[in-house]
Amino acid sequence: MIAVYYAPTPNGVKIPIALEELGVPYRLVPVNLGREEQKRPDFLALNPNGRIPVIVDPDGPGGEPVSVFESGAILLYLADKFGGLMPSDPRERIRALEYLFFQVGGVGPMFGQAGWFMRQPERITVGIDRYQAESRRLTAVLETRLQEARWLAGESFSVADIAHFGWLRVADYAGVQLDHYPAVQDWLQRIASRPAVQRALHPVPSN
Ligand SMILES: N[C@@H](CCC(=O)N[C@@H](CS)C(=O)NCC(=O)O)C(=O)O
Repeated sequence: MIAVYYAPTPNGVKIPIALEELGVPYRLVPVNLGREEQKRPDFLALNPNGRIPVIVDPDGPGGEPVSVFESGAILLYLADKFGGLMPSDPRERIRALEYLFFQVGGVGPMFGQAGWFMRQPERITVGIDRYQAESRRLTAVLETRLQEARWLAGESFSVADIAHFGWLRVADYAGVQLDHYPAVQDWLQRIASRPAVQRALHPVPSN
């Protein structure tokens, strides 16, 4: 069974959501970030960057185990292996890739930095202003896209939606008020109400 090294964070939740959507069994391996378990040698052997999420698939290429880090890489690995969450239409596939990379290269880092600066004991206004403004600008890009399309790729729910959902559902962490982005709010609601997403966000303890 695929092991998901996990904490219930914006990047962490992406992976159980994808696995639930794909109908693939998995087990969560909790990683206590507060205790810095992600910096321990056994974890760094899986991800030298010392961050969750990571998966270990016992049935990787050639039937041998493989580990994968970086949430975007994990989502694409799962979509490829299990044949879902990427549109079959070639143009929609391009949109899915665009918005997936837009998330991991833009929304994730900017929201993360905005939230970090907002919570420092010393108020560093230039940092807060810069990263909040950028987070809002990126959210406006999503708003424009979601006013013209049901899902980020177009008509198909995809890895791009899952990637963005992790961060947009906690947008206030970055000082982004979603009242100004109604299409993003509707899209969040549509994702949150999917049964697979609810299973992933509210895992039933195994014992
Ligand atoms: N680009 C990475 C970001 C991963 C990341 O920032 N993970 C956070 C949790 S959301 C983490 O592990 N933080 C702990 C740390 O930085 O030590 C990805 O998309 O997987």
